[in-house]
Amino acid sequence: MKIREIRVIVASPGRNFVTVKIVTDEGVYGIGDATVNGREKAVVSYLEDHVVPCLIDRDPMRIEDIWQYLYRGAYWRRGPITMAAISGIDTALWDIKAKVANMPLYQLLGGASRTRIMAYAHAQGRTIEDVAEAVLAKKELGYVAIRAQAGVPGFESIYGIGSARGAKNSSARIKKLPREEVWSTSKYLAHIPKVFEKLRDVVGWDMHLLHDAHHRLTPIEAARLGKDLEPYRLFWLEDPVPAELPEGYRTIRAHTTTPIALGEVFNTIWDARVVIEEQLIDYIRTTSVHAGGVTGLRRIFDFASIYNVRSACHGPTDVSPVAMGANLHVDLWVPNFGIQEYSGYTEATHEMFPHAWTQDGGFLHPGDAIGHGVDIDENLAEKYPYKRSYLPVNRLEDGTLWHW
Ligand code: GCO
Ligand code: MG
Repeated sequence: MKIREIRVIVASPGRNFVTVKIVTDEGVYGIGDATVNGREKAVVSYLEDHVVPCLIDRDPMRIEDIWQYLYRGAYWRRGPITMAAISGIDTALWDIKAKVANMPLYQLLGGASRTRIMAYAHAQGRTIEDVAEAVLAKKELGYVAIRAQAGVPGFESIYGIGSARGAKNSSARIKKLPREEVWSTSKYLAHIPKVFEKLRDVVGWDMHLLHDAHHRLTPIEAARLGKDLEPYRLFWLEDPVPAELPEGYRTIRAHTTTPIALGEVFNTIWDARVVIEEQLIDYIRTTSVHAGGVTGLRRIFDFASIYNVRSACHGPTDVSPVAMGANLHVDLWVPNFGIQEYSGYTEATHEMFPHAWTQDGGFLHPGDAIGHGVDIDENLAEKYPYKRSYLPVNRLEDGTLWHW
């Protein structure tokens, strides 16, 4: 079997997605997600200009060799663009291999370790009452784990809440440039414990509550937040501190028993090494599209398993239904499974990516179709052309650029 053609499909059924389709000389094909939110075209060029020409006529069964060829062979290793390109190719190759084996991908990985996959939903609101209402609405849908994000009094727009009445610079939105938000760590730290106090009053204790700090704190601030949240027994506190300096997590760990989750911007096992090896985190949140496909994800989760760190694939709306499908196969197999993020998709996205994976209340399952079970409707994709779009940027009240 040989790789005959690789197509890179960019479409925007509500948001931009980059999808890789590998077609073999025997007609079997595979699909992979290669989306990097706000930098989509860079991955398209990396694939079309540099990767695709090297893979034509190669044997698609040699997944590991192709992974190593693209990782080691390029000399310029790692980074979100390179690794998303490798992820797209790798996931499509696993899809092909599982189709050829006539099995769902999770069988090829070693078979199911559980019957269903616990997912967490997002709930957010500007006021504490709004968040409580949003959490109850998700509970009604059957979720047993919910991430709660709240507005901070005095700020128009903040991470996870959107920009209800718009951020300051609405002209940026008209020109489709990054929106700018304003941030104050001290105001945030004073407010968030009140939010979770209220949520526990409202939902009780038989519900997993999660919170995402989106890399905005310093280690000692995160340690304080972790301590202040201890009475509310969070499932986790996510991304408290940027992880360029993983040693910072030692400070957090030394001060709080609130579980810590990290990894949505990690690309490789090397990014995750220190925090896993020193048991500084409880959940590793890498995802197939950004951490080297099924091959990369499996390697990271296996490594994490010997340090009591559990899996928690990143799964926001910018991780396409293709990567979601691949994640779910890994989730069903992985012995040290923790949880899967699921924040849903637009109807157009579901339609453009027909998928075998299913949702039942707060639980997901990859389905039993052969391969990873997700396809792309290329005719529909043509109807949704790429739209330039950016993640917001964040500034302190005095204008200093801060982490978003
Ligand atoms: C999450 C994330 C996302 C990211 C987004 C960036 O926990 O789901 O923080 O919301 O911000 O994926 O592209
Ligand atoms: Mg996050």
